[in-house]
Amino acid sequence: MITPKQLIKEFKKNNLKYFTGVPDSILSGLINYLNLSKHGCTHRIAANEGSAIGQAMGYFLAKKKVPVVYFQNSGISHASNPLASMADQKIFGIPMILLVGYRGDPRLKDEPQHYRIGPNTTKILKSIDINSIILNQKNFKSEIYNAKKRTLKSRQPQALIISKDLISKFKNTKLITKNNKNFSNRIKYLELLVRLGKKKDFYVCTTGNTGREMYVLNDKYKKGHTNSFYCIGAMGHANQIGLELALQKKKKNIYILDGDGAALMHMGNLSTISDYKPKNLIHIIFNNGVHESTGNNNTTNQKISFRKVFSSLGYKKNFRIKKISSLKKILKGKIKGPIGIEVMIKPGTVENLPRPKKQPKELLKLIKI
Ligand SMILES: Cc1ncc(C[n+]2csc(CCOP(=O)(O)OP(=O)(O)O)c2C)c(N)n1
Repeated sequence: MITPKQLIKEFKKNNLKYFTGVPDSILSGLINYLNLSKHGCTHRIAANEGSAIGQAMGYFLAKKKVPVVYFQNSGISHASNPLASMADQKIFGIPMILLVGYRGDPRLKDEPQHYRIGPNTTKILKSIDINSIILNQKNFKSEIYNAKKRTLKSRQPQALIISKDLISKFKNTKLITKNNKNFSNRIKYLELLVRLGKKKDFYVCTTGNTGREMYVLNDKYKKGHTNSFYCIGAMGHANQIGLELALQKKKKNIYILDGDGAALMHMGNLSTISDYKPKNLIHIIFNNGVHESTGNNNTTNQKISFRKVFSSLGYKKNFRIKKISSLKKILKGKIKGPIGIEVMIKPGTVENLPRPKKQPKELLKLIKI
C-alpha cells in the first residue's frame, strides 16, 4: 500500500500541485488527505467529472502547469466530453494527468454497476486516444514522472489507473461537528418512510448507501422490493427517473430519495422538476455535507441550502428539517407537489451495511408500478 502522504509527495516532486475531482472509494484516502492535511497543494472538489476537467483546463490556462484530475472509472463518460472535444491534442492540447479509480477490475469481484466499465476501462480511454498505466507500489514513482513527461510532449491527457487497496485510507475526523451532532442518521428517516408507507408510494433511491439502506429496510419490514428502484450506479440520475415516473404514474406518490452530492452533480435537474411541476412528487435530499458512500469525502458545497434552491426554482412546498417528527408531520399533510424536503443528517450508516443480494434484472422484474 502507498500512503496518501507518500503519493502526494511524489506528485509534488514532479511539480504537480493542483488536484480536483469527484470522489471514489478507491481514492478516498487520497481525497480525505487532500481535504484535511497541510500539504501545500491546491485541492478543489468538482460537482461532476466533466466539471473537474473544466477546472483543470482553467488551471492550465492560468498557470501553464499540469493539473491532476481524479475520479472513478464510472465517471469517464462525464469527463470524456471536455477531454475529447476540448483538451485533446487535436483541439486545444491541454496537458493533464487523470487518476482513475479502477472499480470492476476483472481480477477482483465487484458490484454489477461496474461489470461493463471495469474490464473496458483502458479500452474506453484508448478510444479517445488517452494512454493509461496501472499504478502499483513499484512503478508509481517512475510512472508519475513518465505521465507528466508524456502529457507535456504529446499535449494529450494521460491516465494512471489506481487499483483497489493501492492507496491506504485517511480518516475524515471532521465528520461530526457541533452543527450536526444532534442530527439523526439517514436510516432513521428511511425507516419512518418504510413503516408509514402506503400502497401508492414508490421510492427512487439514489446511488450508494441510501439504496442499500432502503433495501435492508424493505427486507426488515417485509415490504419486498415491489415499490423501490435502487440506482446502484450512475450517481445523480435518480431524480430524473423519479420525475418521469411521477409524470407517467399520476395516481402514485413518487418519492425521490436523493443525496446532496448526487443533487449537486446535476443541479440543473432540479430546475427541470420544477418546470414540469408533478403534483405527486416528493423530492427528499439527505444533506450530510459529504459523499458518505465513497468514504466521507466533502461535497463541493457544504453550506448550501437546498430549501432555498427548491424555493427559488418554484417547487410548490419547501422544507428544511432536522427532526424525524418534522418529516412525520409533512407526510400527514396533503401531497401537493412538487414538494422539496431537505433533511439535515449526520453522516454514518449501520455497521457492515449489505449490498442488494438480488441482481438488477431480478429487482426490475419485482417492481410493481
Ligand atoms: C458519475 C459517478 N461518479 C462517481 C460515482 C461514485 N459514487 C457513488 S455514490 C457516491 C457518493 C454520493 O454522495 P451523496 O449523493 O452525497 O450521497 P451519500 O453517499 O452521502 O449518501 C459517489 C461519488 C458514481 N457512482 N457515478
